[in-house]
Amino acid sequence: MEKRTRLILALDVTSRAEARRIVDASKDYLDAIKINWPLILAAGPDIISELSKIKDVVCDMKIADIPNTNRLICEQATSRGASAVICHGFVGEDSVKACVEATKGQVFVVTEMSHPGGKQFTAPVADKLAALARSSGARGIVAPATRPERIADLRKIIGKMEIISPGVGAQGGKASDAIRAGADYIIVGRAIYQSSDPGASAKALADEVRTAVD
Ligand code: O7M
Repeated sequence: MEKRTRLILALDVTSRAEARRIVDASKDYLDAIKINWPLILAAGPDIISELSKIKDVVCDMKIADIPNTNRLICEQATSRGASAVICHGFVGEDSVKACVEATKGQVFVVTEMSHPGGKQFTAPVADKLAALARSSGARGIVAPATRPERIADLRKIIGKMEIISPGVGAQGGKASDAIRAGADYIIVGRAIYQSSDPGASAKALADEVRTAVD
């Protein structure tokens, strides 16, 4: 995955044509595209291969099962061209390690989630989830742009591992705050794909990120 604009598009649209329209408009400002269930279910899993020819694809199925099932899901994603997957850590170390083994380490583990409900169950165990990501050999963690101070806290636990951070725009977080707090990449969905000009919105976010990095 490039580290140029530090912008990952969360492509939560529900048709292949809409997905292509948004990607064509914004691809110059993206380092990767994150695909979640809405698009995979609407367009079929071959959308992973199709988009991976344009940009690195992170498959966000928030994998959360026993190790064998996790492995099977990861193999399906990577065989279609996914560069990385996202899994949950609350299922335990063996389940996370199964993802790490199946993807040769290309795993991001969810820690504290960005929405208000993320405070209920994920926040109290987020430090442990980050430590688990580290001990399991994952590539990085997912941490909330809605609470930049938590990005900074979690950074202390994971050292140089990567942080990808959702919650910018529609959920109220700011791109520059997340980057300054220590995120490597921001993940943005609605602020780009619901925009009347997705290319201009992606460019504005990439510009904001650059000011925070400089
Ligand atoms: O910018 P949005 O709010 O339209 O979209 C945010 C995306 O990030 C969307 O695809 C969510 O599923 C995802 N996300 C969160 O919003 N919060 C989290 O805590 C975690 C994720 C995520 O990407 O997990 C991997």
